Amino acid sequence: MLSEVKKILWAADLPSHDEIFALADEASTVLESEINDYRQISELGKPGSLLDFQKSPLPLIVVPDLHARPLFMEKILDYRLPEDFVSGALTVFEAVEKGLARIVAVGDALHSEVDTKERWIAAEIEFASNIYTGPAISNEMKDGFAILGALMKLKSMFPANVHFLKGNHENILNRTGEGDYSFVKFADEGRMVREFITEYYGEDVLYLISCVENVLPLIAVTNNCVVSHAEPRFGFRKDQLINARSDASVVEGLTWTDNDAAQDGSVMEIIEELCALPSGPDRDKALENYVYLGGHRPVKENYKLRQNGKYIQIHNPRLQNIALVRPYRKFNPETDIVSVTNFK
Ligand SMILES: [Mn+2]
Repeated sequence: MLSEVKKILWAADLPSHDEIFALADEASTVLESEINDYRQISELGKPGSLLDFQKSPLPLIVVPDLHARPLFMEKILDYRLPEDFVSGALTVFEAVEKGLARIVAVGDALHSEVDTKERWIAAEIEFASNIYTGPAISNEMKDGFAILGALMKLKSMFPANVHFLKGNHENILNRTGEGDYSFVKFADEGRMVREFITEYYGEDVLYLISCVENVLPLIAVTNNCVVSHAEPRFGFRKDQLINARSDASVVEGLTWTDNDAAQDGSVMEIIEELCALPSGPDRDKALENYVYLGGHRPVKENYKLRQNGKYIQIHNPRLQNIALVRPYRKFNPETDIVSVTNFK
């Protein structure tokens, strides 16, 4: 099973049309039918945007923005978990395979962002010459599809234990609207990726990947943690979170929020809104123990605290870190953000 994922991560070439089509087809089928005890149906009749794991707490592995980093993904799957997290000296992959832990990745699978500025600029030069599948963009897409492909494979293999939330880069059509904005950073990345896929694979693959993206959840809650791609712009209500796909401002508010742009107290409002416990000392204690984890905006060290320490940013693009949230105690950013590599 692990070898199938590693094959995707380390393929020498881009996946074939049929390979990427099959991965996206299977993942979209799994996601479209994910209506169950932890994922309520939305008013659109689709799986809602909230994952609620409070009834079945498990150790939670939070993966920050992946941004086309296959080595990071491999290191995560091979990382040996501490005994007080999951007993048995299991790796992340083994713990997920046995149903003993959950992965929640915060999204942003595509678009490399570290040490690849030159490659993006080279791709832009190719594009300016009307070459849409040249070497620079092809190498970029090989890395991006390694991550997207592996995530889709893992979701299909372990639907209840592997989850990835929509980030602002989950916008394969590069559209603006419904909470999405076309993406430009080093170059015109969003458009170049769309044109590459259209020419190299065809509209069917582009469409199928957009189907996967459109049914991704946007926020997850456990008994002591909330996770979304970005800091929540506002203190959304639970029904707004379940029905996020019918309200562009909720999608945008969970995927695009810049530093210092969130309304003060939005994090605590969402925690209070989602915590299922009835009022009383148990609930007060639970609220105190909750943290809200997100990626999106890069941090310099292992983490940065916002909103009185309740919101913890964990995405350092140069490090290979994951966050381990134990269900039996409060998350401690000093000890519970771990590197999956030996070097820093
Ligand atoms: Mn992002």
